[in-house]
Amino acid sequence: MRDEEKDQQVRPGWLRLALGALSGALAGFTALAVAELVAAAVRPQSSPVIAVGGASIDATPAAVKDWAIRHFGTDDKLVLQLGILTVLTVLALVLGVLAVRFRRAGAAGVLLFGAVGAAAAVGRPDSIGLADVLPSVVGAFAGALLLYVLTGRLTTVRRPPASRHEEVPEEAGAGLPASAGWDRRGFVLMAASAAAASAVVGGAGRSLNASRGQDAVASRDEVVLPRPGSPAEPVPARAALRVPGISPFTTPNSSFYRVDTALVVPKVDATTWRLRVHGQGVLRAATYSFDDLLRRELVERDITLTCVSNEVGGPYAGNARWIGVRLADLLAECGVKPPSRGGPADQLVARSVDGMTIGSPVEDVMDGRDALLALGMNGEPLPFAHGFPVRMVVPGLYGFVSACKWIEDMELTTFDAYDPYWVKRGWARRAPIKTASRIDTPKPFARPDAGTVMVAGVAWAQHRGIDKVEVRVDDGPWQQAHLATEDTRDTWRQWSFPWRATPGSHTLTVRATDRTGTVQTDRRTRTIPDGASGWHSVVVTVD
Ligand SMILES: Nc1nc2c(c(=O)[nH]1)N[C@H]1C(S)=C(S)[C@@H](COP(=O)(O)O)O[C@H]1N2
Ligand SMILES: [Mo]
Repeated sequence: MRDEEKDQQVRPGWLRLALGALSGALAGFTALAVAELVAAAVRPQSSPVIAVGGASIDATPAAVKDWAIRHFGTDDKLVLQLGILTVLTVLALVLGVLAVRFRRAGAAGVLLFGAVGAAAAVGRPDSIGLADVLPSVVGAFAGALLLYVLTGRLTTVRRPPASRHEEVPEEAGAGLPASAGWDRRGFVLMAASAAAASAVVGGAGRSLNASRGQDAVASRDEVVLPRPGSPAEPVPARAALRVPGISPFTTPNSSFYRVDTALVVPKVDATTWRLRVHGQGVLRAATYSFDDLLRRELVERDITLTCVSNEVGGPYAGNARWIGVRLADLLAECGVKPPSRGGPADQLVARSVDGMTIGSPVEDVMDGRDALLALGMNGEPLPFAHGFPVRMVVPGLYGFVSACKWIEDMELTTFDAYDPYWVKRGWARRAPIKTASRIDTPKPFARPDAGTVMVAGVAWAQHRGIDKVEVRVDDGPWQQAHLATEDTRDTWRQWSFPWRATPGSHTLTVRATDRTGTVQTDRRTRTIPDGASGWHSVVVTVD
């Protein structure tokens, strides 16, 4: 055993253990800061926290993910990253304490975390290969080295060789000057400079990461959406009711719900973007550039998008005016035929730049509905968070089986041959949107005054259309609500019901009937596997 290690046989006092923990935290911080900077050079998605986060999203059981979306909404990703950082902090503190006695093991522990991060990064579906290990590996080496050196200061005994044989009681040594046990000054100096350096490195990494994608931003700024050859009819004036608290008929981009697995929003440069079409029954495989799409006849349509994770009464539905190219035409150009006309492929698998796969029935996409490769949303190029430069939108299908954002590849295949991302995780292969209705106002537990209270909301049954909405007060009869003018059968429809409210507690319930005559079922189901069903009700107390 080496002398240095013999000195460590003295049981470290609480102060040194605490400083060990601090060393661990500093090493962890340094590792992440360095990783952040390296990730800025490689790509933001290769940073260990993002990679491990992405891997945990993919590995999370559907039920838990659904729970997270429900409880944290669009903040689910922030919560996940904070969770990872919390776990890492605890582990770093533990490693630091360990390293006071076992320096090499501590450093090796940091390297092990680097290996986990590196493995997660290369394992991501959008990995660009070995370069993705760099942030984790370089960061871990920096962290391991720092931990080794720092804990070295905690164990170095600075005494003249003669006094080596006298055992200095550890408890005394901890509080005494460096000569009595360990290099206190050296430790403080080194810890402080490491903290400062990491802050600078981490800050630089952050701002470099933020400035990445400038080309993509510039390419989006340059997009001028041409006038659509097939414009949408203006939204009928009476499609939007003037009821305070009702969802606006057209959802502004800034408040449009966002559901995806991307911890870093992909920033795709439209000038280099390409879309490939290939697979079974594709007679002429093709690749399209953004300009190719812009030059085609553009169609403009109002389509309401809905997420399968939307609970009864939930917020994950939004209505926008999309501009894009008709997907069916493009597929037909490539020689694709729907199954009903003898085509061999019944599933269209869209793949995004971040490796998401989304499968839609070829039959639905080509049955004459306005299935789009959308380039514009509410009068502007798609926002990055909503899929710039191009995404799919298919009226009548939940987003997870139709609305691929940041799309770059379309493969014609069969449902038998391939399960896309969500299907692998327990969701349905086919998922038409269920007829639904929602009370927007009054809010749950509102306390309106007795008298006439406007009950209002939206109802949707995309591609079938809404025919009727009814409201029930407590256990009373169903009463027909007033329906706003229909925009199209692919959009939601507002409704209102003037309620003569009497004092006391009341339950308001809503149900819709679609244009096929089907009444929204009261049977409550979970969102998994193909969307929640049941009636939305709201309890209010009238004063
Ligand atoms: N690339 C990619 N596309 C995606 C997703 C995703 O996670 N990644 N989520 C899908 C789901 S589940 C829904 S509901 C819609 C949501 O689209 P939005 O975020 O623009 O509202 O996008 C779909 N497209
Ligand atoms: Mo979704």
